Amino acid sequence: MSAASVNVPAELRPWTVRFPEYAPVDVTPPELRPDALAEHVPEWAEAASSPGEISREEWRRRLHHTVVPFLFDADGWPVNPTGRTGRVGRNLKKWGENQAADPLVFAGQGEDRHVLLIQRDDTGEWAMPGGMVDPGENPERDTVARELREETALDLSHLKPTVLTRRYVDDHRASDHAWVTTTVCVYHLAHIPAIQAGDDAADARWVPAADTPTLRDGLDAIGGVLHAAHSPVIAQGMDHINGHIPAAAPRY
Ligand code: RP5
Repeated sequence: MSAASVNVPAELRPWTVRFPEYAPVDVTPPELRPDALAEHVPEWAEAASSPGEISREEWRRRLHHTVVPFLFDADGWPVNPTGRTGRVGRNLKKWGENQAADPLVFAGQGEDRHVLLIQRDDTGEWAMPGGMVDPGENPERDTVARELREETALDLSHLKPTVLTRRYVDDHRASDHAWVTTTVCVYHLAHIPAIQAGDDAADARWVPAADTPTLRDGLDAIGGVLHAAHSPVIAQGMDHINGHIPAAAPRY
């Protein structure tokens, strides 16, 4: 995995702004390059070695189910809805939008409130225990419960969470032609249940989360860094369970 990218000034990010000198870095890892791709299909990646190999009909189908709508460039390639990233190629399963789902689990009340975080085994950052939506899954009904079980051994499949938001994730793997969106679902438990880190996570913990400073102190205490893209969502989740802002309405 390469984290390299060229810096794109904010005013040059929009696709509508001309930027003839733009020279993005290709972040495609060796296993997703055309000569090796077939070995990793379908588990790791979809078979197309460029977005141009995907039919218009298939793009239409995907747009119909998209979380964040996106446009196409003059070659018919999907372009990142947040603009130029400084990266091209693919370091994700699919071209275009890759849908994830993230359970945001709080337990306890007031000063005793905690949030469930895992330590990612790729970046070492602490994050919500989410993952990619598998084919045929409903993110808020199936994916969040499955990811929770796999990453923390916590089974909340008997509960219906609240959909907090559906949004773009500023994921380190994103490029101009492949990116991540997520559906974030909130659970609030009365008591703190036992958890255990699964194979996909380096660690799993209940971190104090009475408010944002408490969460920061809790992470400092374990020498942890919060996944930057998840930080505003966790703050939004705290506001939501404090009764300050409404969540998005569930789709099912
Ligand atoms: C983040 O990466 C998403 O918000 C989600 O937490 C996660 C999905 O990727 P994997 O953990 O499946 O690699 O962007």
